[in-house]
Amino acid sequence: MKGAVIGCGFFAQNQLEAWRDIDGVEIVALCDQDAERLNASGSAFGVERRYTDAAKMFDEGGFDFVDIATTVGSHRALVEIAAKAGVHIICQKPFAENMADARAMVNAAQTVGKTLMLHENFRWQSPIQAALNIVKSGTIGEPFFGRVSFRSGYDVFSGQPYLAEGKRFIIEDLGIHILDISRAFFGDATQIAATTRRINPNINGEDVATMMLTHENGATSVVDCSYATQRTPETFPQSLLEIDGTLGTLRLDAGYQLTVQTEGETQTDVSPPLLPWAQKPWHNIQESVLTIQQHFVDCINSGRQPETSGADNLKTLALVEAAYMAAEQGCTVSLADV
Ligand code: NAD
Ligand code: 89Y
Repeated sequence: MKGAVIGCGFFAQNQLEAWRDIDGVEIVALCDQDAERLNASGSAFGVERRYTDAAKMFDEGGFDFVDIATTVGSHRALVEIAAKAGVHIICQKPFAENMADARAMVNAAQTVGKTLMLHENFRWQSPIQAALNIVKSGTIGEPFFGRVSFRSGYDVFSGQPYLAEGKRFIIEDLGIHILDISRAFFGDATQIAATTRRINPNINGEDVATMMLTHENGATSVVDCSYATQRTPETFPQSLLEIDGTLGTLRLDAGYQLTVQTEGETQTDVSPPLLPWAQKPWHNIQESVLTIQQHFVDCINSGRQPETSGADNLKTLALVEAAYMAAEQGCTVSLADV
């Protein structure tokens, strides 16, 4: 399978590393508007075909899929051009700047019968997968309450300066993952309430968000996110879990400690592996990049839809939109209205 990557910035380095680890995949072309970044990645990963114009790269073709690792403003145009070129597509989160763009992107891929997967990797982190497997096995019974929590004081702005500039920050950038984890455990939501705060005076968007979701199956989940939490141990980038089920409880605590209580209690260390190209504390995210990209390849090869397909991710993006509406209006928002 031959692929092309658009966007050779901060996070794409992980995606390029992961592609190198996947059997049967070769990245044959790279694109970035910034020639310096393009050439740095081209040299580091030994990719000769390099483009500063995505349209030109698609015109010349010669690849089966494209991995779009740019920031959100370019996603719709790039997905549409990729669909026109008839290739399978991975697109980074956040999917789009609004629901209309995201729906158009799903339609574009469906029209040409190509796979569109969102690079929604947090649910693929191995500690989260370990917890999901236990909940799906029925060990703690029917889950009726959950808390998915991401609280940190880690400086994400030095690596990703654009995060300080947007009117929106934590829900759109990070909360989107945590909302998606909640969907993975409890299924789709019917309504959401939310509050937001900006604590850091040097950024434009909100850096604290607390959201409460009602799920179709009757479960309630609290999704809380903060980049203004100075604490020890610093848990970046861990998503912590507390899940109450009819037969017991599950907790994923700081340091990747997974505790399951039913009649007895078991505690397991579910720390993610440190891949040869990974660096702590990012290794948790980096491993999930490899896992989700392998999932994309497996889905293409077997004709399945990826778990976080474009169509699926419309529901995660709708939660983001609804959370901003709920926080702004001080009310509960029904997902049917988004
Ligand atoms: P970045 O700004 O460092 O890199 C983006 C690159 O895309 C830049 O080099 C830019 O020149 C290039 N680019 C933009 N538009 C282009 C276009 N039309 N054609 C060609 N090149 C174009 O950004 P980043 O920090 O690498 O983030 C990229 C995306 O990855 C963001 O959407 C971000 O939210 C996401 N991200 C995801 C995770 C995750 O765990 N899934 C983690 C970090 C970032
Ligand atoms: O951009 C974000 C993401 O997707 O994961 C963590 C991050 O890099 C900073 O919040």
